[in-house]
Amino acid sequence: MIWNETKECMSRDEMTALQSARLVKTVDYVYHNVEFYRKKMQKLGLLPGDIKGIEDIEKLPFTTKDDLRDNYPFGLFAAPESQIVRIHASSGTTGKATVVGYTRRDLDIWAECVARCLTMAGVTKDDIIQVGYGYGLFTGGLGAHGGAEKIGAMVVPMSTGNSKKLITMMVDFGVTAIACTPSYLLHISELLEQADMIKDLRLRTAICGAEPWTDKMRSEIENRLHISAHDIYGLSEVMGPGVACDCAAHNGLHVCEDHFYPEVLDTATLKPVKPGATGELVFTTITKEGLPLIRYRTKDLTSINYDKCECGRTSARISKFKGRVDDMLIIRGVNVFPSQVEAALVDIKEVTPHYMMIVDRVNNLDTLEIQVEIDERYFPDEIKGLEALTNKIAHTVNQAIGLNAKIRIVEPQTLTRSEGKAVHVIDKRKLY
Ligand code: DLL
Repeated sequence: MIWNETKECMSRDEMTALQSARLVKTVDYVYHNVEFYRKKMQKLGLLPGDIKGIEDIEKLPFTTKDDLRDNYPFGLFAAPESQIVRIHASSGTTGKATVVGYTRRDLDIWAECVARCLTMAGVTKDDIIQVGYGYGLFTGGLGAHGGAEKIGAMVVPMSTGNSKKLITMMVDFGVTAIACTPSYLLHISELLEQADMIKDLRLRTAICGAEPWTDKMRSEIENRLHISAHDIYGLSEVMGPGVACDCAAHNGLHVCEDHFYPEVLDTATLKPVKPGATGELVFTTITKEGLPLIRYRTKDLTSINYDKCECGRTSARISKFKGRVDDMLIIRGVNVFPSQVEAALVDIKEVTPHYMMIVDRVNNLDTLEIQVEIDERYFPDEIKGLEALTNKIAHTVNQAIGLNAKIRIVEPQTLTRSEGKAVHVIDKRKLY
């Protein structure tokens, strides 16, 4: 499964054999080059020779974001600094950033993986692609860029921050593909509609990721822009964008599992769940040189499916993300995922995908307010209409999360738009 699809897809047995060989090599490599892993394995009485294949992966210890922070900045690098040719860092909201390093070969493999994903979204060397992910320490911009160049497409490195220029160039250059966050693409589509420029577009496909989004949101993007929109997943620690992407079948995201071995584990027992069941996604990188990771806990919730896809690819697929282990809010004892609220809101035709959840604590009781932006076409004229709509939204949200939320309807275009990852939750309780 390489990006230009000239090679036959591997059978499951061939894939397992390849993953086993690569895991054995990786374990030996980290044991001899990273003190952190050597010590962790020694603590468990493990030697590299004890790992004979993928079937032994459960013997290995987990790695977490905290481990990266504790070894800031380069403590988990396995290659000498002289061989590291690129650094990225993930935007940590607390404490120090998580720093990741790539060798020349890591960058080549990254570009290969992103190229596969873009190919799944129908991008070819004849496309003109705007990259609207941020360039810089964030992996989105340069990651998508490398894959698009590998394909030979014409790359327009927009980054974020100038939406007006982006839409002008989109029309003037005849841009056919765009890579950016789904919320930003919705914002772009609003701008294009306001400027009556949709009719002038040559856009065919979008590669959106870096934040959770629903199938409903995908349909909205597709219908407004008359394109197909694809879901690309990745995380800085593992590589960046390009770890997985969905094909034209939109039935799960194909994992580049010849480079990143996926496990989906029960969040309580940390044992594998059955295919199709939800659990935490854990990755072991099996070809990385700069920053190999053993059983890295992504905190992302998904399920896995090993059936052959109708597109013909045989790689394992993960489902659209169901939230993160750590973005789960506990409000009045009830577990709430923002993605649940979003899914409920997109079912209401009057509501736009722009919303904000504000969690607070008053008199020792948790409160949840959801500010919801209403589509201009449906904004009620009188109080009665507003009340009816508020009640309808409150009821739908209650059905979805099992909690009463105070719904506050806000005027169209009032909630802050994001050019990067959308922020949907303000948890004021954290300040107490
Ligand atoms: O967001 C890498 C990326 C860039 C992916 C561009 C796709 C496109 P981080 O900043 O390290 O890396 O954030 C990683 O973002 O663990 C998920 O929780 C979330 N995430 C990324 N892609 C998706 C997606 C980049 N398609 C974290 N759906 C991950 C849902 C996603 N969540």
